Amino acid sequence: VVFSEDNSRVTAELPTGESVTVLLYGATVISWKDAAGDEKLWLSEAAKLDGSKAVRGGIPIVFPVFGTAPTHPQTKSLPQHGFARTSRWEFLGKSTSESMAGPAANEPTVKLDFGLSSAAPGLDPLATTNWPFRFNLIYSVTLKRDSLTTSIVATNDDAQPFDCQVLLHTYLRVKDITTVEITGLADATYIDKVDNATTKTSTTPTTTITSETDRVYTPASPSSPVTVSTSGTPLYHVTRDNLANVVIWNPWTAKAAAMADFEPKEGFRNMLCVEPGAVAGWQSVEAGDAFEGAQTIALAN
Ligand code: TA6
Repeated sequence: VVFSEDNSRVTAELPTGESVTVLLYGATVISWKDAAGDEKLWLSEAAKLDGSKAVRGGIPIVFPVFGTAPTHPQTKSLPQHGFARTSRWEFLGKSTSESMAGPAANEPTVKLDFGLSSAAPGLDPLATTNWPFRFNLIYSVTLKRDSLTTSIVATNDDAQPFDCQVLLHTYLRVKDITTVEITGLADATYIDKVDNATTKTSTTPTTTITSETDRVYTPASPSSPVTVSTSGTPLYHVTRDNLANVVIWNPWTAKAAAMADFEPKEGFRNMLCVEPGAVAGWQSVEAGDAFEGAQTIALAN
């Protein structure tokens, strides 16, 4: 594990060359490279990495609210996508395959752990004023030769239950969005946020992206992979653990143009957000209990 010289990020590399870089701001994964050095995530060239605003790209963490919830008493005053992605997290340490037991022991693995709690100095002050619950978040990033797993555990340290939503806002890199096909969403219902949040059912086995797309899917099978392919060749298999929803987002031309930190403007052609989350409704976490969710992005080739 290498700390950057300005102590803002943590990079881990496997003996075989794969690497992952996590910005302590937001515990945002900003880079994931395979052994050849090919970048798997999309990061805007104008992404702020100085803590001045949420990172445009990589894997921002959405907690405790997805989007905004103006009619939800507990979270109605929070900014879009909550405060986890705009807080400075603490690096809790790493474990490598040598120090792990079980199956991980015989394949190169590195796990990085990050923490954010209601008492943390790095917590976005908005949280304390607008969501005054005692909580603890542990975020783990696990790199293997052909996969990246990110998991979050949200513990309620308060004496009362709280509601939350959790989502891993992953920007996958693709060569050309017009050749991308998404499978694994067949017979799923989805909320179409570019069509008045109408609830629809996906009938075709394959979903393609030909314009602004912003959909909250609830696949029929919670454990079936969502596969992103290009010209028939699978690139990524995204599987979920305890995250019932998958958001598919591409801003397309106009929305890309409207985001100051989205550069290059044509960059929407090189990214697809596949966002596992628990966002249709609220997870009520009892005092002392925890909500756990995870994604694994497996490289298909
Ligand atoms: O994940 C889809 C979405 O909710 C879109 O509606 C769009 O707002 C996107 O997130 C980006 O949100 P941000 O706050 O990062 O600009």
